[in-house]
Amino acid sequence: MLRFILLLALCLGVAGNVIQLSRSSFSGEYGGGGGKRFSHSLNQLDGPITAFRIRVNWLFIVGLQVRYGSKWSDYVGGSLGDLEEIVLHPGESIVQVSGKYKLYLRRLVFTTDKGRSFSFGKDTGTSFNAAPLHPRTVLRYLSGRAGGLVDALGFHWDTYPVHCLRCSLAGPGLGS
Ligand code: MMA
Repeated sequence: MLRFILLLALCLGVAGNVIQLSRSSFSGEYGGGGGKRFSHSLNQLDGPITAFRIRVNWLFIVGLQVRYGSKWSDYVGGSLGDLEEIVLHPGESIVQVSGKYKLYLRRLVFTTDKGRSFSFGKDTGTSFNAAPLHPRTVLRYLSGRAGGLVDALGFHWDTYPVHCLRCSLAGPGLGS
């Protein structure tokens, strides 16, 4: 019986495109081809994104660091300019990122599901607008290229982590 139900479900899925298990999507990569590739794919196991540090100078997004649960990622980028920090409210998530780039990243605007937005950098260059493909999914991690500056960024969207095995219990915004 179970086999029959599974087979039926599979057929319906293939025929009618009914079953969509994947909730993840990707936007990008926005920016230039310089710098060295980095990815926070493992950091997402530390929990949801809870804070950002963005370094900006008068022209560029110079560097960045992202907190997953209570653990900061490695810093990528250079050391010029000012480091700015934003901390999300418990349970708050990024649901849109827009910005500008030329050869390097120049502007970033993060929008949250609580209606807040945070902008960094200068308003010049080619525009991009990144948002998740699937409803009720949020920004889970970043990847991109960086050297003396942040050359490019890509945005990985998925469901908010409910069960978080590697998350610290004392971590902010985790609920349990
Ligand atoms: C370095 C090097 C380049 C990169 C820039 C900006 C100064 O050069 O890594 O490949 O494009 O930094 O990040």
